[in-house]
Amino acid sequence: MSYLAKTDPAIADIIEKERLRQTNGLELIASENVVSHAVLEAMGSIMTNKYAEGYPGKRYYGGCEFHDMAENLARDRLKQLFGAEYANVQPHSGTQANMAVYFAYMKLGEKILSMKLNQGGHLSHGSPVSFTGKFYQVAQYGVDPKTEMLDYGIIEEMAKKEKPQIIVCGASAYPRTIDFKEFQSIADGVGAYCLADIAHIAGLCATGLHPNSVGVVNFTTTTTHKTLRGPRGGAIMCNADLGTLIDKAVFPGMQGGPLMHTITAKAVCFHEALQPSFKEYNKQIIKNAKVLAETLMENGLRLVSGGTDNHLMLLDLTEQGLTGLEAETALGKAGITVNKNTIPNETKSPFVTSGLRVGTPAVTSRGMKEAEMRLIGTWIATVIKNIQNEATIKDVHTKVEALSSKFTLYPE
Ligand code: DSN
Repeated sequence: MSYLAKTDPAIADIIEKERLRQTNGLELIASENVVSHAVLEAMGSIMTNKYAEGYPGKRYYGGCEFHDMAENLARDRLKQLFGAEYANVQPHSGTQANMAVYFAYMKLGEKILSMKLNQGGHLSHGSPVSFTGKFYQVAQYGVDPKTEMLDYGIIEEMAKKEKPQIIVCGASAYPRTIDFKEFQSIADGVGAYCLADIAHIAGLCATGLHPNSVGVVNFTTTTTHKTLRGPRGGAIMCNADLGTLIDKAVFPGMQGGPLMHTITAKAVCFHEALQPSFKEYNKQIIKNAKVLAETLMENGLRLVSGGTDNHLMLLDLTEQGLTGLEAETALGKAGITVNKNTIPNETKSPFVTSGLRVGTPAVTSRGMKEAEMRLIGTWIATVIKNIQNEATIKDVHTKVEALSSKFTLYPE
């Protein structure tokens, strides 16, 4: 950061403060991670200097020969990682990946069937405040009120009644395995397309630790920065015959110049994800989540659906009489970053909530294992049970900093 410090000390100072926050604290936001040095270098490289509208071999600008090579590598590696026939690595985000599928395969005013936002879905799956809720009709399923898991029988009944054009599965806050075969079968039964948004679990799907949606459902979208541990961005996969319309929907349909430095970093991420160590990393994410979940429950906290199959868990704070906002704030003071989250049967607004979402990808990237998860679970419970006690929260903060100092964010 030596150039930045000279040119723009204000921004250099902000970045240094953020580096210290990430270094000294515990990142438990389920959708965040810590990218490698190699991904950071690719993102911060001269690949940002170029316009490359179009696709490899068919660009609207000269001088794209090396950008073609980078984008081809990104596409080929992503296809290899998931066993996909077609991949598009240009979407700037997961929402834009979803948008491209809707724009390519739905007319305005047609219907999406998807998971409710407050039961685990995502804004871009049909929320009234997103373009999806404005451009399309939306019908939504939730989880079974008792098991707090998906009930495929009810989803099938809804599909028959609602006759959607696209059925969306995949979630931002669902701790259980998703049966993609069942979703595609429901979609086939009503003549709909099936879109799996695997943004959260992409690393688990790529390594076979969660069933892979690619080759099973019609369209798979993902972000590249969650369990995949790459740069912030999106991607789309499907069978080859469905790809032409997707390419057109992404560019020129909804985006201009692709972010080539990010696409180059996506290529690096996919290369890293193809290494055997990436499977070991994702196995550890799941082991860590299981131990963290058990520790929280042993300490008297209730988890939605009684546990987790993946990288995240949802705490229900109703019995403690706390809101997610209060718990998020108190844990933040202790150096533990989480996010407030709605839970099934939520009674509070998304700014307040009755729950917390907790995930293990980022702490696992720092090398933490089961022993550290037991400590962290105990500390989370201690803060939640002593939310008014500043001394206790301070004591946990000291322990958090001591633990963090043993797990360097970026070892040399
Ligand atoms: N905002 C992301 C998350 O935190 O799950 C989803 O896009």
